[in-house]
Amino acid sequence: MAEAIPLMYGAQSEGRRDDETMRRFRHDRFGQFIHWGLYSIPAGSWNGVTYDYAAEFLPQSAGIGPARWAGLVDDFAAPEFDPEAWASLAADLGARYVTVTAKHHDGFCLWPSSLTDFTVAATPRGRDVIGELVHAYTARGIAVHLYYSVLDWHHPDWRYAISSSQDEEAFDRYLSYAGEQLRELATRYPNVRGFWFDGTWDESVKANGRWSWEIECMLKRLIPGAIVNSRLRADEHGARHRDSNGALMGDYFSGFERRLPDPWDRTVTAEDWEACVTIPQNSWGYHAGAEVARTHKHPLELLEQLVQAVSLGGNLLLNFGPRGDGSFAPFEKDVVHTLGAWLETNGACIYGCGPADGWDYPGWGYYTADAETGAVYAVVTRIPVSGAIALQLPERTRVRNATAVATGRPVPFAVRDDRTVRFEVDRASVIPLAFALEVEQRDDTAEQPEVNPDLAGI
Ligand code: JFZ
Repeated sequence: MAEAIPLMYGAQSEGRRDDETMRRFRHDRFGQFIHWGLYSIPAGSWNGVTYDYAAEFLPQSAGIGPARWAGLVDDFAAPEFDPEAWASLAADLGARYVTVTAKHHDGFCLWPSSLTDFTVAATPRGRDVIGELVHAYTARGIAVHLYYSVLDWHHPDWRYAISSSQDEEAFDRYLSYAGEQLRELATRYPNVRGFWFDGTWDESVKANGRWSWEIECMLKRLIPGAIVNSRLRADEHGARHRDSNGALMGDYFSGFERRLPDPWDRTVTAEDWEACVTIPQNSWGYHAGAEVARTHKHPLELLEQLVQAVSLGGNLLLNFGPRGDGSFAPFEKDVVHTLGAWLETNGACIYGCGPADGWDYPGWGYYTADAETGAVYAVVTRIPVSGAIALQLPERTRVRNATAVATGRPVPFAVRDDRTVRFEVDRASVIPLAFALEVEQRDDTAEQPEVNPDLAGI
């Protein structure tokens, strides 16, 4: 093995965190991402032209300078914004935590920061959106994480790269500004559980690994147990997410952005991770364009993504982009109802679950397992045309009992051979269809299971 490179600003801890806060985060599995800001008002169009790229990138797509963009502050009245309604929607969705954009790339702050005037306090809505949301979600038992973009198109000292000593001085000023804002957030909202960093890919940030190390320390000092995503971090050699020795920086890997690891890829189960996904192909902020609407995923596809993430030991952070007026679009409410209704009766195979060791990826869906109870869940997302679901058991195990998660009713199955059991599924079933399996070890000296290849007669 290669010698470890001595690092001052690499990973701050080894292996998985196992404290209460982190265990809870892992157990939660499903979070709601919220992208809301000035970009939610134009929603992808400017001066009558629609730009199909992500709505929050409109200043870039339409070439709108920071001063003109800041004019949107006067339009941020958000008459429909109701923090309690947002929290109740998140609860209906079945999300156990929420990550809210406190500041996105445009630099606009949803809390009344004392470090800039470019905040919600300057809008007709006024007040403190972040504070109100933290209060409302926390009251419902939904943990809050704050998204903070280090990239900032508004701040005059932000730099993409450092090519002169003036750049360096400016960027140092910017980093202290961002550091003070983060101190402000952690001090004003001590109930938040974590921070989700973004906009950290530019050369300027990569050259400041020490800053990211100090920010992680500061946040964890101010909020003991605070959870920080790997995207914050760089080490002194500019390595991101993982340090120059390959150790994960931050508390979980957050590099899966609008993608998931392959369902058979067990290597990802070695770390905690979270994938963030969008309903449209590519827009995090609300986009009103027809082309973008054409790309909306079906709620069942998103539900499958959640099951897939859990089967691989990850969390899913599903994005919602409320409209400028503070309301949620109908297509997002559909997603809430479909996922929420399913989780209401099938949550046992999601919350507190992770990969099922020894159970290989089956084509018809995913396996998850509850680490505490040992229950294995077979979650069928594609019912084969034959209606027959074959389960390949790990060696020296046997299925004692199977029940439908949604109803708790026993489900008959046939023992095909030593390693295979088979379910016959009604092709009209509501999917995903989840079975809870009671699995036991069998020692090889014991009798082989009784083979009963037919379901008939059970
Ligand atoms: C970023 C933002 O630019 C975007 O607006 C949104 O907030 C999203 C959650 O994060 O977009 C990214 C971030 C990371 C990658 C790509 C786009 N990445 O790791 O490939």
